[in-house]
Amino acid sequence: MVDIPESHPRYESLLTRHRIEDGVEHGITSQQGLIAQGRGEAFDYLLGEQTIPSADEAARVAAAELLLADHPVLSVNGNVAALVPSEIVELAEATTAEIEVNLFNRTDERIERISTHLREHGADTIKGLTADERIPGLDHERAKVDGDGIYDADVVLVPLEDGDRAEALAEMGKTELVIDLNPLSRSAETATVPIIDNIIRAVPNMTRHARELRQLPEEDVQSVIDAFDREKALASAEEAIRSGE
Ligand code: PTJ
Repeated sequence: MVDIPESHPRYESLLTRHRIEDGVEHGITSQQGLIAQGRGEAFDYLLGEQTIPSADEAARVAAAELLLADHPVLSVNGNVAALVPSEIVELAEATTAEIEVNLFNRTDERIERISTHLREHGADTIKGLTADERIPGLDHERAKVDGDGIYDADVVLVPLEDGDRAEALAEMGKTELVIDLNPLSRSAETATVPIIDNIIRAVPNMTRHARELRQLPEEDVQSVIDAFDREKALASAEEAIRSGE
């Protein structure tokens, strides 16, 4: 692993690359995950590698949705596990959500490795291996979910997804919280709450908001959700990317 000086102007971005490389080396992240990271980086560069105000608002709304859910679940793939393992565990704790591993390039070995990695970062129970239910309308490996996990959830966080599972989960009537740097991706467009931000910033932001919101009465948390305009959030991210401001 190369030592990156913290003074380097693109320190965060280089550190992120190393986490993904490391993930591939340890059988956590798929090789396609490297390509996905590259796509994300291009958008992040155009966003100025910062959380724009509309993305921070969306992170707050997503935190509110998790807090008011009956059964919230955070879906984790190989990129998420490599980039934000302890941050996902902290978000699960702050919102009493469950964590389920769900993979596009699914093998039991990768699920085991990701579960072990998350346990090493503080997680207790990890779902995803039972896979006794299927998301209707999907014919690839991502359809495989736990009956008492994603299948039963009312609110699901689906970061760095391809669009068709996002659409299938929406068809099941679930509230979908999506983290994706591309505001034009199908998952962002399908989401109840699209958070157009890098996952390395979005997940800690959600946890910070959740810790603050859980002190408030339920009606106040609900009003955060009611005031959200998803179309406006998507348009403002697209505008920031196109204008570079
Ligand atoms: O671990 P697996 O087997 O489940 O595979 C996961 C990947 C990520 C390979 C798979 O889901 C995939 O191919 O995803 P896509 O279709 O490339 O989509 C990934 C989306 O996430 C793209 O729209 C990227 O812009 C976005 N993205 C990539 N890195 C980040 C990101 N969004 C937020 N933060 C990032 N760091």
